[in-house]
Amino acid sequence: MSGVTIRARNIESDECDPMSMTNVVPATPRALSAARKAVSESVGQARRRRSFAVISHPDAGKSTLTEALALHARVMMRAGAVHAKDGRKGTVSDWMDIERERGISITSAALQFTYRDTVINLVDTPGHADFSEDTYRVLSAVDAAVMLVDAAKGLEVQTMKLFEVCKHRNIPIITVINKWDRAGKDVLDLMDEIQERTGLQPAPLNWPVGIAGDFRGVLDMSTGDYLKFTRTDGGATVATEEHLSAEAAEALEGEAWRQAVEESDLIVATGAGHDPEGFLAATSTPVMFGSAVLNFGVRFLLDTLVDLAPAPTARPDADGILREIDSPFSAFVFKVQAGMDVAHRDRLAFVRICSGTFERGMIVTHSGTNRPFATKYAQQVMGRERTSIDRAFPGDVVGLVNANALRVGDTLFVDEPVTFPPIPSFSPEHFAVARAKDTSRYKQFRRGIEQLDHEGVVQVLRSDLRGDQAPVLAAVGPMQFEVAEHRMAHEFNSPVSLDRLGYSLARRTDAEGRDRLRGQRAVEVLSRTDGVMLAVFSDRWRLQSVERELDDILLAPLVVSV
Ligand SMILES: Nc1nc2c(ncn2[C@@H]2O[C@H](COP(=O)(O)OP(=O)(O)OP(=O)(O)O)[C@@H](O)[C@H]2O)c(=O)[nH]1
Ligand SMILES: [Mg+2]
Repeated sequence: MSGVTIRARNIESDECDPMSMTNVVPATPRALSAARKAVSESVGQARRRRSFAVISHPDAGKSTLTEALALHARVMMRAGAVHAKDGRKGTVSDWMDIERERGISITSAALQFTYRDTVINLVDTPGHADFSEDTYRVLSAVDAAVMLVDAAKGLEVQTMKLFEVCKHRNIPIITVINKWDRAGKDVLDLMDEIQERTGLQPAPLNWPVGIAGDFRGVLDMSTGDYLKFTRTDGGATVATEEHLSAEAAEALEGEAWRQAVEESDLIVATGAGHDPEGFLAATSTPVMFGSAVLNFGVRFLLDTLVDLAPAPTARPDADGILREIDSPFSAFVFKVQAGMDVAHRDRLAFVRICSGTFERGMIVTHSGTNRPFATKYAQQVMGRERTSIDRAFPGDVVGLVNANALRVGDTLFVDEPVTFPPIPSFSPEHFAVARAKDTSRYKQFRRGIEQLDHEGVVQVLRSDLRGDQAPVLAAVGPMQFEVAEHRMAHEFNSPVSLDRLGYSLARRTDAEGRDRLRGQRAVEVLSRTDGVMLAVFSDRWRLQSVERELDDILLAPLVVSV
């Protein structure tokens, strides 16, 4: 990876669709032997990969940490503009206009860099609950999560929800207590809070020297040494770090050091040492302290990822059968994103590679349709910046350009067919009818709505009654509507008006349910693009009374409620 200054060199114009249909080439002995070589290579390459998501409640510092990690890995020469006066407006992962305007992450962003000969695939996720579906999709594509906790706020509701998703999926979690440079909670209280509220055993790898707001450095629990941090100018360059012995630390920091030793001894006495098996089984979480904005503790985290986080392993397919790392190439789409490059109006499908070796230009099969695709334009993505990649391995996140036929959850493979489990959609709780403000721009309107649907920015529902001109947008949180509105106006040149509907919950139904629900008050049946029919209700009481009245129709809860 040569840095973020390289701009999308290999993006071609709109006209060519690089994922076009091609003929499948029969395997020759030479091709088979090459394939075997690639297979053994994929195992070695997978071992040197770590793929993780940074997750937390809003504003905990995920995008800042993402930037700092990449900076430490020397992807960026200088993060100067990033943490300047106006805060995170320039973080590489917050690349959308609307993200920069508001200073929040709306969509997840992938980055790849090399550290200590390990290839790190990092996905920064949005913290706001309204975008949790995006975060959920990302969690299906990574092997570990770095969970940020704000030193002053502790575990917030959204943090708890994400913890539960990770636990449910058995995703190992590394906890970073961030913002230790600012006044915050007591360190032992924070440990208790993690344990009591998540059920995970916190296993501190380092311990802060100095209370929150007086961050001097950390005690490295594995060596007992002191890592003293030195504040640099605005945190814009890699923070300098001094390595001192315990004696030197005591002489320098006095009481603050002694307190850190005492507290950390206390924690160790309770049996809270690092537990590799517990970590991988998501029952224990390594904890460390840092300040993303000042680059404190960032190197420590990178080393922890390399040393402790799991490398990619075999993944279960939809039937629960493991797809081994050294099987032929397979991957699944966990995110679709358009509008990353306004000049090219292209659309990227982000895939997570699960097995084998990916070679740019290789012909893969789309498991839903069994159609062959040529992956001519594959890219490594750094926020908005991209470079073309030729090869990639299990654990890597690759962006396939103009993969127009690909949807979230789709599987790609070569040789041995496989289908990975679908990524469930959340149950929507907010509904609004969208109409083009300028009806002469209906084509743009339709294209925009379709795109937002493919990306999962909102779910798009239709009914014969309402017609195509007035689709219903469905969302987990109302901010999704704002994003849809903004993108319709700025990206697709078709400003929309949104009229909120008085529904607040959805159930899956079928054709019979649709027919029998017709005429019911405060109930409507709408179809999702994937064919699923949703019965939407004004509230829980209305649903209950319909259930009592029509007790034999299908009204199934939608999957995933975390
Ligand atoms: N004092 C202090 N401020 C920090 C630290 N890390 C991040 N911040 C600030 O906290 C604010 C939020 O940072 P972001 O990185 O955008 O937070 P986020 O978690 O990505 O937010 P969302 O993606 O919107 O959920 C910014 O103003 C950062 O400069 C830290 O370690 N110390
Ligand atoms: Mg962010």
